[in-house]
Amino acid sequence: EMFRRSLRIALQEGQFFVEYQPLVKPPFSIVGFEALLRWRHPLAGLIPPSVFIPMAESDGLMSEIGQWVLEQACRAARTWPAQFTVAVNLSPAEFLREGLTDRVAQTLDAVGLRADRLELEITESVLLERTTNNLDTLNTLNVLGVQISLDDFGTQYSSLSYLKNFPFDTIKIDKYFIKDLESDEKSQTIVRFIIALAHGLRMRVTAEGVETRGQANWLQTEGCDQLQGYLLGVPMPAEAIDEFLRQSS
Ligand code: G
Ligand code: G
Ligand code: MN
Ligand code: NA
Repeated sequence: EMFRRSLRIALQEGQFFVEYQPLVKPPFSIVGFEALLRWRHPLAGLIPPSVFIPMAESDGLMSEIGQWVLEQACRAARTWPAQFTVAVNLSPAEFLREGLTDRVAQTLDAVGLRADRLELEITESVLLERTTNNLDTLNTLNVLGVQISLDDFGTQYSSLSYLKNFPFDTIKIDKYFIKDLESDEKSQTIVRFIIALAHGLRMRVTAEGVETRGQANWLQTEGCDQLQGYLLGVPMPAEAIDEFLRQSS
């Protein structure tokens, strides 16, 4: 409850920051970064997004914070080599709020970032509500040229009708299916199935939570398009990216 009252102050006083985690085309080509929001509270230290994002949502602050993240991420991407994309997570409240597509278009315009360098990540839970408007929103973003990823695939409702009806560019396989990929045949079967499903629908597929060489090799062999995880790079502050790119080239 102490945190809840602090959220608005945190935004005003610059306690939020954004880290960026590399997205890699196997074996080692960096293709972009995912923006991950962090909150460093002056007394409590780092507070995980799983704790403060639900609070910000219920307090109606998340779309303001989300707009700040979007601007930060687009500005950061503007300084990277032109082929790199930036992925930004959208929580349900942000996605469902009126005027999202205008805000995204305005932000890209103000920052001067090409639309196809921005990827927006949404989870299936976003799509449970207001279905016809959701389709309009996704189609408008698609027409703008922004890419859309379906995040945490396989862990929520996983209704395949979403894949039939919505214009996703990428499916992100949740790390739950990656963690024991090397020993668990069921995980292997599920991951193979998601890769084939994505490719059959002409979508790209990204594996999250890749921590070992064995997982990366297996995923590369099976045709997974992109990898994300501690093996390829941990989330890092914007200032660390130059050095990271120097070391990995
Ligand atoms: O980073 P991990 O870094 O612990 O992130 C935990 C969860 O918080 C993830 O599910 C991620 O999607 C979510 N998250 C991280 N950053 C953001 C953000 O900027 N906006 C939203 N809506 N969710 C985020
Ligand atoms: O948006 P999403 O829920 O996918 O957020 C990704 C989450 O996964 C973030 O919390 C990020 O810090 C975390 N993460 C990134 N790479 C790894 C990894 O290799 N292993 C684990 N366990 N978590 C990871
Ligand atoms: Mn994500
Ligand atoms: Na994710």
